[in-house]
Amino acid sequence: MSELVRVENVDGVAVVTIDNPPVNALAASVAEGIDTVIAAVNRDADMRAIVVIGAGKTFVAGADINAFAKMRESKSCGPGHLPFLLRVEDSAKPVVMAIHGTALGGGLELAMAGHYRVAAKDAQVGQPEVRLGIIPGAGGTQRLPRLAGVAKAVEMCASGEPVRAAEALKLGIVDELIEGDLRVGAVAFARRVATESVRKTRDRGEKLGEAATNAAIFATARENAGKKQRGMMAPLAAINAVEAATKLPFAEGCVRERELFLECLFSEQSSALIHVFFGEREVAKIPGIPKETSVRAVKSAAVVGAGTMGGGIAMVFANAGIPVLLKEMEQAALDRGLATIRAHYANSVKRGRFTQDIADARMALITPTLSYDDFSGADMVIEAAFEGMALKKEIFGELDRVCKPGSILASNTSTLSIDEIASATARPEVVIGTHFFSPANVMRLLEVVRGAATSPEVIATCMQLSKRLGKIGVLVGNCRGFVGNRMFHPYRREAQFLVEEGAGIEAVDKALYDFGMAMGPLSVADLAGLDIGWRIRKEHRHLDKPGVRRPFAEDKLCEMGRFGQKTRAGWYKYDEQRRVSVDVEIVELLRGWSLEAGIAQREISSEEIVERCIYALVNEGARILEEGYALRAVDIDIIYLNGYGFPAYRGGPMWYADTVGLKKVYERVREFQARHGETWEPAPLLKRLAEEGKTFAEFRLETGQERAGRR
Ligand code: 3H9
Repeated sequence: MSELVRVENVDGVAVVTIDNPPVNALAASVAEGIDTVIAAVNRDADMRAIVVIGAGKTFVAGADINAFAKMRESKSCGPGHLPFLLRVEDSAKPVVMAIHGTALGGGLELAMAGHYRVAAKDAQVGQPEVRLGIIPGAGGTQRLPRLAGVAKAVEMCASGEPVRAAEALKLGIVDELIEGDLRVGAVAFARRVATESVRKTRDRGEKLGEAATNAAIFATARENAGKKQRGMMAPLAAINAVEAATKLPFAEGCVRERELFLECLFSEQSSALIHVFFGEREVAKIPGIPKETSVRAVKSAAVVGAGTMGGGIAMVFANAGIPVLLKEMEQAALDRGLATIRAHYANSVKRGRFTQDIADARMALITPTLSYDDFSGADMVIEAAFEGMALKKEIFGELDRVCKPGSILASNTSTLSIDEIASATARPEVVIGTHFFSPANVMRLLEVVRGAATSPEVIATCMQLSKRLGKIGVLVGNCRGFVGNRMFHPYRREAQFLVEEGAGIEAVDKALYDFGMAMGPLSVADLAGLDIGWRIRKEHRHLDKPGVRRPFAEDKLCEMGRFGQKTRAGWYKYDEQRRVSVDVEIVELLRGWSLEAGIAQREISSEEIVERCIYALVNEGARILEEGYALRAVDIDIIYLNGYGFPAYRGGPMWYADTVGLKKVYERVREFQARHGETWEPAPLLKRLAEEGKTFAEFRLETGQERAGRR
């Protein structure tokens, strides 16, 4: 028998325990182990029923995701777990699946092949495969509609959202919830059903619905997938597979599911999404800062500044159950900040996201203040004041005076040097950047910015805290714009250049939207406000290299008072309901300004628009990587997916460049350099990897080169 599966006789019930840490993934050896045990129990006259249960914190979290890359490489997949699950279902003795933690993907498929399912109250079940760019591949799309009905099965398989045990019970996925010890409850359940004749899920048809109602369900599901999972192939494949369950006998449905599963598995989308799955976990691993590094307890926090960012950050802490002080300089600003927070919570209650009681409890965790008096008790302070070095230094000087010795002093700056801010204190080792993205209570990304003196303990605390706050923390080094905004700068520059060369405003946005970006770059600029960049550019004008082309369009728009959505005019114009339209007058003006500047106007393809903007991101990303401000290419990818609306199914800008091929990317960058000059100088790392035939994913810094990870 496999070491990963063990069996015990508990008064005539065979308790089969899967023990494959950390998440009991359904590796081939686990399946073999279960298969062998079930066959043996069926031959054993002393055993009357079987309970399958997981050791550790979960039932089975799915197939082993690592195996997919190997399947893709070998191009041979066989029938997968399908025959194994048929044998489980064919067991003459009842099989009771006992679920705690999660039964996901192959885990739920295994559970559904059993004759009964019992679950702990806090368990969850789901088919999350679409998030990996695949669909269930072991009968999930065929058995789930037979248990839960067509509408819910389509929803679960296409969205990937799991359901909690109580809902699973209502839906019929689970037969009973167990109070107290799951194993004891499952064995008692197995004894009760031991004499009943077994009922196979695959033989059930009562929930498969009628053709007419089903057609409407699938049409709606396709429409939803088109909107919410734009550009992704797996959700549509999942819908097709569930549809097959309603039209074909079980065995044929499984064949169709397998075809669709393999189509998805061999796609670039699934390799990108699997890269993202492991990448989200890899970014938490910091070379030189081991898992065992001690962390500080963050039981209370304080935020300086109750503007959009400060208010949002206070909500993030309150949402995680951490009491937070919110400080402003004047009562009116504080009142405005609190009113905005209250309105956000009211809106969430209105939309049914949580109850009024929860909103009240969160609001009660936020204490407004006009003074630093109470800051001495805070374990962590996040400064989110106006972006200006003098002001930040003044605030940090004050924090140094009032905060207790163990307190972490963080800045939400998006552009300023953490080291210079830290120099205003006598304790630079506790100063760190925590760059939240707007709206802070919604966006998942948190850039954790390491200063030259920041201690490993403070970094480890912030990385761990990010998880507690529901964020994905990525450690970056202290360079101008850090990683995300530093790369965004050339991306936005190219978008402007393209318009100046004759591309339509809408054409630029559409090309990038169609590529998969959440919004086009010019729409993003209008949303964020054009004036912010304008102000920064004016401040840094003395740093511009003479003779290097720089965009002028946004400066001109700002000079006209067109700051974007907030002034109802920017690249586009907006009516009172913020409905957007192209402003013909601006199109004409832009054309005139460009001709005046001697820029020839030409037709520009959407392919060129995408290449110019995306390769500008990639080229800067390569510099950041080589300079050590990001630890790995995947860190950059995770930043772009979670903070900048880059499509997850393309894996992030660096992964995308790897899939295009760095040689091709490099050649295009050289062409752009020849045509557009110095701004397109290829990053040395891009050149080197292209010439060596390597990828960004393969690149690792030499030890000691990391600025993001540097001690
Ligand atoms: C599938 O089942 C397809 C089938 O239909 C096809 C035929 C059978 N495989 O997330 P955590 C690792 S597709 C391999 O930090 P948590 C993970 O990388 C699968 N490894 O813990 C990490 O490693 P490390 C469908 C896996 O408590 C460690 O386990 N299933 C797998 O925050 C801990 O993970 C899914 O998509 C796996 N399946 O969350 C579920 N799962 O420590 C994917 C995890 O080295 N998993 N690892 O970084 C999850 O959603 C979460 O891991 C889970 C636990 C909620 C289970």
